[in-house]
Amino acid sequence: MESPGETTKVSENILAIAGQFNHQGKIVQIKPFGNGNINDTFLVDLDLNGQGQTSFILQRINHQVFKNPAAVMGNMVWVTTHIKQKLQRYPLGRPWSMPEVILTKNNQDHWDSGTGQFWRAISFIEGSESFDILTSPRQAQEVGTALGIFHQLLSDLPPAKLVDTLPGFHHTPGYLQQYHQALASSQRAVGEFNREIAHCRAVVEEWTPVVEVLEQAKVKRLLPLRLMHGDPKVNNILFDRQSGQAVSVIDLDTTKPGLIHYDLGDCLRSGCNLLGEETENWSAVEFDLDLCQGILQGYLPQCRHFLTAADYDYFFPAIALISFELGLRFFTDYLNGDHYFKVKYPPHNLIRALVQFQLATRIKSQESSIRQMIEEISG
Ligand code: ADP
Ligand code: GN1
Ligand code: MG
Repeated sequence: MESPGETTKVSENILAIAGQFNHQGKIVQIKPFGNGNINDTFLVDLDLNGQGQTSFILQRINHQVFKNPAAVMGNMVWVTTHIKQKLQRYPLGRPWSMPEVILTKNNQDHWDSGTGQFWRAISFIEGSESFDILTSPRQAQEVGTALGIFHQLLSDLPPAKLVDTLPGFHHTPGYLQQYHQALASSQRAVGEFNREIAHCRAVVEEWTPVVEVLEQAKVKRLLPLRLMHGDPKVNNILFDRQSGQAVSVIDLDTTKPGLIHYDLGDCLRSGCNLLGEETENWSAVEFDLDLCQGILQGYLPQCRHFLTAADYDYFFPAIALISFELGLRFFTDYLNGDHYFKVKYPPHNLIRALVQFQLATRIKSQESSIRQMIEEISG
């Protein structure tokens, strides 16, 4: 969550950047916010001329990752407008919010610094909080429900409306190729963490035969392309502080045509790891079946009307594969010298990889229980 200790690191010109946007009131405070691995996120607090306070979110879009920030914003406007209009026509019967894009004073959906930095402002979902680790089956059920609502709300937006903002994202065979390239040229392939690296390499060898499973199902048209979120890990789901209900799914940068299987898998891998993906105690990582049941009980009933028999068959492989895939991405980034994910200490990405590989192994070892759960809840 927010890290007040880091407030002093905010550069002085952040105030000028926040001032580029068409916000209400007077800026009283700007502080780093959230635990995202990609963008730089700030919470900007505003005083409404003595009539109370409000806030907005200011973000620097990571343009090393998203090469076309304008397309990211175009997608965000499409998705948020579509959902807003749909909710007006068909109210959900429970509170739901989407962040709104706040335009610049020149009516642009992002601000280009002219020096290679791209910033956006979005409304803060008032009274909300996000969690890096889930602690109860009720929270888990809310997470599953939120993902189901998100999929349902986007199910009638033609996928082709959205631009692919991150080509290759969730293409596991492509990540495997990148891994082999990194391994061949890395300064870090041998050295201080030899044992951990050898362990990761062995895991990659073991999982190599299954990396094609979802892509093949896509190519064979067993699974349709739908709009997926791409990154619905638990801290991208906002909860209302008072009611404990999930009220929004945020971080829409990777929403594009794809397999919703990756989304359910990502939700489960991030939601059912009680130690969280940032733990250093990687060998103790488990996949919690009670939380898994909660997420599935929230998700599957929301989407029952559009899921096919093949969809159900591929949920288990997706849960296992997405954990392996993320481990592979962290490991490759470690080998490459940490260019993609933000790191807080030198072997951070290596430890993160070990966590995800352990999780993938634990998921695989509980295959029959997880498959049975999917069958029972959907049946
Ligand atoms: P990243 O791509 O770096 O993960 P996010 O868009 O997920 O960036 O934002 C990082 C964190 O900031 C989120 O996990 C959430 O805690 C918080 N956050 C982002 N947008 C909002 C919003 N509109 N309202 C409330 N909190 C938000
Ligand atoms: C990144 O941006 P954030 O922190 O929500 C990453 C996801 C990973 C996640 C792992 C665009 O998500 O794919 O699953 O880290 N997002 C991108 O924590 O690569
Ligand atoms: Mg995020």
